[in-house]
Amino acid sequence: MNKLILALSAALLTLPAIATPRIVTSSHATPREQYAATRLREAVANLPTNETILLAQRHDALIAPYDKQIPDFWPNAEESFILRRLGNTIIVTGYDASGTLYGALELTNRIAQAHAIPSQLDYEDHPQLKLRGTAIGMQKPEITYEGAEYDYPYTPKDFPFFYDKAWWTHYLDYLVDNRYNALFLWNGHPFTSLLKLPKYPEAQELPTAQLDQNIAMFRWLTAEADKRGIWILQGFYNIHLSHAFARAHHLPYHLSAPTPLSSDYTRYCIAQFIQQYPHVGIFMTLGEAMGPHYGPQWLAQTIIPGVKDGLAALSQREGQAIPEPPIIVRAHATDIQDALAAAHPLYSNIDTMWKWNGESLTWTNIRGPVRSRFADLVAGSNVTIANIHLLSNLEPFRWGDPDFIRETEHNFIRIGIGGLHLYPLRYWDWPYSADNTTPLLQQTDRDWIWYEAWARYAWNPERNPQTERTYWITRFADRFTSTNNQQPTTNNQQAAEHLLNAYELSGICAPKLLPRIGITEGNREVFSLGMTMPQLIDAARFNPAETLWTGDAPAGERLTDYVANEVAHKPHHGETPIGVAAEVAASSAKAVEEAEAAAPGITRNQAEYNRIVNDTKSIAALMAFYNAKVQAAALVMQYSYDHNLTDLEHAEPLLAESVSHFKELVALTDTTYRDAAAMHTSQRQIPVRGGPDTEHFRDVLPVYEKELATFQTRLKALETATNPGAPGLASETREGSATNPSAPPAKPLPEVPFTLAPGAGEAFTIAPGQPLYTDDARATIATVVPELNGLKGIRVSTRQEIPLHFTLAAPAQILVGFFKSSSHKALDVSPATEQWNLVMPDAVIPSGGKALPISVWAKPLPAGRNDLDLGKGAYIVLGFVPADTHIPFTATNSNNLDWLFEN
Ligand code: GTR
Repeated sequence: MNKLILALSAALLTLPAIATPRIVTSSHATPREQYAATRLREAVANLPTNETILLAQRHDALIAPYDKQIPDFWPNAEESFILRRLGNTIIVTGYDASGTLYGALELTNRIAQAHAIPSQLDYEDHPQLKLRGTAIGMQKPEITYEGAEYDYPYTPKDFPFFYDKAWWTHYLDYLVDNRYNALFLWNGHPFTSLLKLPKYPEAQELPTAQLDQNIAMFRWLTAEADKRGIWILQGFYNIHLSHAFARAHHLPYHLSAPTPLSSDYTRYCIAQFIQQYPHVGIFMTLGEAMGPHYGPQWLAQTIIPGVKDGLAALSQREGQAIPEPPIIVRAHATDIQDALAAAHPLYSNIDTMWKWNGESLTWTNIRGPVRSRFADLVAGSNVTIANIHLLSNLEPFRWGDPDFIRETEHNFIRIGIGGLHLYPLRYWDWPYSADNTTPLLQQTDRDWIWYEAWARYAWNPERNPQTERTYWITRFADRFTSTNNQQPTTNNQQAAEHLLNAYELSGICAPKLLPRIGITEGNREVFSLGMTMPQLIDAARFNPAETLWTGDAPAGERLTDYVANEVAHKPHHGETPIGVAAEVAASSAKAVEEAEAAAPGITRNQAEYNRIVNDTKSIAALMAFYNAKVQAAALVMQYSYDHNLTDLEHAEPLLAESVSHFKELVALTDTTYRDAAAMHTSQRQIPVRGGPDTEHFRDVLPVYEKELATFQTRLKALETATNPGAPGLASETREGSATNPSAPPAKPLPEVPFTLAPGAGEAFTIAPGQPLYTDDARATIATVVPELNGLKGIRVSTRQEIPLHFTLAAPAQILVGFFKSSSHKALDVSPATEQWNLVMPDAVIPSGGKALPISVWAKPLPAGRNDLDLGKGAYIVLGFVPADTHIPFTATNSNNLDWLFEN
């Protein structure tokens, strides 16, 4: 036996070594090139050939002997690469380390396809978009940290993935394989999770051991990302403070206006960050907590000085001047043009970022004010990044229409946008999808087409649609039909084609329908949960911006325009809500047929295939719900013009049909989905307020059933009334509500006690006759809805300038009345930042008959010290109610049709 082994070993030793291609890197290869070489080595490990692959940047000595045979790159050809075969030598060379890496990965892919090194290689490629990044929320579905929005310290309990090196390695490989070169991490105040802040020891929020672990992880992560050409960027909101720091200094966690201390603290945090993590980028939201008008001051006097302090310290440490790294400023909730103007003389390397379609996906192109805003940003920044922000109209289903994405990114290029920032389809619950599976599905896997398509067209959107179709069919075939290297059958091929069709046909539905009937593109609305009749009928009333979101919509009508044109027998123009609803219902039904037709050819991933079919069915049920309900709404609206009961009678079966489609949707999702939207906070308002009992389709079904039952009762009452057709709608509406015996009389809302610090504002009890302002006794409250009558509020001057400071006994919603523009001498502010939710339209009528009604907006505030700084101008605080109070959406002074649907 031993002899035999010895003989075999001797034989093996004398065998000639099996040739594999030799990979040679530069003598001073960067970690990025070394990573590239590792990937390439894996790819060639089993190839029985003996080429030499030279892997280096274009001007490296390794490539010098081939200088004449290889073209040079043009100036600033970042990330470009060339692949060339010269006899037995393969050259993989990039303009820079990233280009070299992408060249190596391109070759790796080609080897994987051909199972050999291609015999011909003469290829150059370069990206179209400079920055191609994905986003991860270091944020959670609920507000869990002391009532403060967006603030979540980094801990293993909240973010287990952050501490999982294997998970990161897989994710970073996935990103680089798709040629993403940036990863954005979102958080309110990340500094105390990633830095020791010796100047402000009272700011430390995490136990030292935890902080040490975070720092080590972040260093590891950023180095691993850098190897793969991925730039990590850390985001923060302003002005958010360390909670420990805020408590120590008796300050709120979030400030709406700068103070010297908060400025010094933030400047210090940024300087420390730049010093500790010189290769990590920063991006920031100037506004939301801080008033938009403070953006320029904060950027110029706090953020940029912080960056410069950090750079100065770094330069000193390194013994050479460190160039200014790009900093990314979001255009969200701040006066961005003024902020850029203030920043430019101080700092040259500023990129900007803005939401492409708000917080939904709707158009491949943008128009109107959104377009001009982008044009301004493009003119005023180095790189303008389009933020594909929350996908509030797509959640929770699969989505991937490659053609839509290709066109979108093609438009980025035309507009001059240089970067893509891509949210996951389900942001707040990263890394999982909403599917109710064990184990939960990873979004990168479930939503592979989402990530691949955006990356592919960020690299190059100028591709032929026909060839692209073939490409995506192949990708579906890889995932669902490949059969261990056997030739695909016709069934396999067709299955892949059917699946792509299914994705495309269902993909256009929510993007097309939302702008025609939805209330907002923001995450206040979960489109997949449906809409109530009052919301469809009078969408403008529920919109936070008080104007309906049509900013970038192509020509077309909303329901109000549609019905007005119908009754006036005027022609319709562009897309109509009725037309689009019918179109998407048909398209989504066709998607189901396509998905089902794939069945015979599916040979892999059967469970995922079943889930795709279920998604197409769910989207079809949802679109059928909308199709029936939009028609019902149009009829009810028509009734408000002609007072013809037949309108309502025709609406009834359509409304009933919509409920039955919603029931189908519930049946399809009941066991297959955990919830509909990942954001669980009360910020969600449409169709119902967010909270633990309103997350799932099944939770909302009773709302629609009740709405139908109420409508049926009201319709009966109208039918049996002696004189049904005679009264005008407005009087009928009021009579209907007033005489409804089941409606409980409205009473004042519960209150959270507060103390107002002296210096600004005056506390008062809300009641008719009370002055609206501290400095104008003539302007008073004429009427006020009973829910507010008797509450304690705060009035300010007609030209208020300084913030209010107050302390709350418990977490609350602050109710603020915003004046609509009127001829009154007051200078009014508006709910410009997006944290405000409209809760009571027209709740207070001012005296004098001329002034417009005042609408009430709410936003959550934590217990303790708070401030309110709305900038220069008047407003009125109409109370503080407990955080969890349901505020009835009263509209006492509008002639609405709600009474037909609500008890
Ligand atoms: C708000 C949205 C938040 C967040 C924010 C932002 O409108 O409700 O979830 O996305 O915008 O853009 O930072």
